[in-house]
Amino acid sequence: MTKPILYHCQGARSLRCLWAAEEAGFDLDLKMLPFPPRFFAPEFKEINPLGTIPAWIENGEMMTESGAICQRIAMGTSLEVLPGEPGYFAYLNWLHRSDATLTFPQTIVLRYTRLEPKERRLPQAVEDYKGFFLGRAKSIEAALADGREFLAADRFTVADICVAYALYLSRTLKLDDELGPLCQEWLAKMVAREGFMRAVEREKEGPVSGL
Ligand SMILES: N[C@@H](CCC(=O)N[C@@H](CS)C(=O)NCC(=O)O)C(=O)O
Repeated sequence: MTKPILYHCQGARSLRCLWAAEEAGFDLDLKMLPFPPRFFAPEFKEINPLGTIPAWIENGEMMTESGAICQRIAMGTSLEVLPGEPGYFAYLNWLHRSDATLTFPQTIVLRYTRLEPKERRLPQAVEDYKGFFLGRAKSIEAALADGREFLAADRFTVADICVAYALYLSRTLKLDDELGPLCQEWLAKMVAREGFMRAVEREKEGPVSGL
């Protein structure tokens, strides 16, 4: 059986999937692309018509949501929480919150501080969405209170990976200084994991041409 393929750009949301694969010992075929593929690898749209990464191809089926791909990678490992286990609903909620609620506002900040040409930058949008992100990140601070080390089921799961990526992105955007102390401490522990460090080493393999 052929290995699943992960299309990834350095530092992007697809890092969640690469990190999850490293933690799970999941063998995949990594294809690095330049960012954004829409401009620098337009042929990628023939694979993923959305033009977004990650894209994950397995047995002829494609997935394009980083949280869903992490959920798939976790299957059958301690990184997943099963229905019926305590913490299952928190697990599902954090998995979805990680992108929809915690990453999304940061992408507005990223776009209007760095990606758009100077004349299209929008300081008001940056300020507003930075505020959204920092307000929403308080939910992580609350979840880590009372000495809790993980977000769900009292163990390290892909929910931690997905949420920690959102905080890792906040470092890139220099928003992390304004996070609460528990978030900062937790992020430092998450990125010190060997699985994370292997993933960031591996993503330096790209970018590649030829899909
Ligand atoms: N909800 C999706 C979002 C995917 C997404 O928007 N990816 C960004 C990268 S961080 C992308 O490919 N942006 C490039 C573009 O839209 O051209 C996920 O969690 O994977």
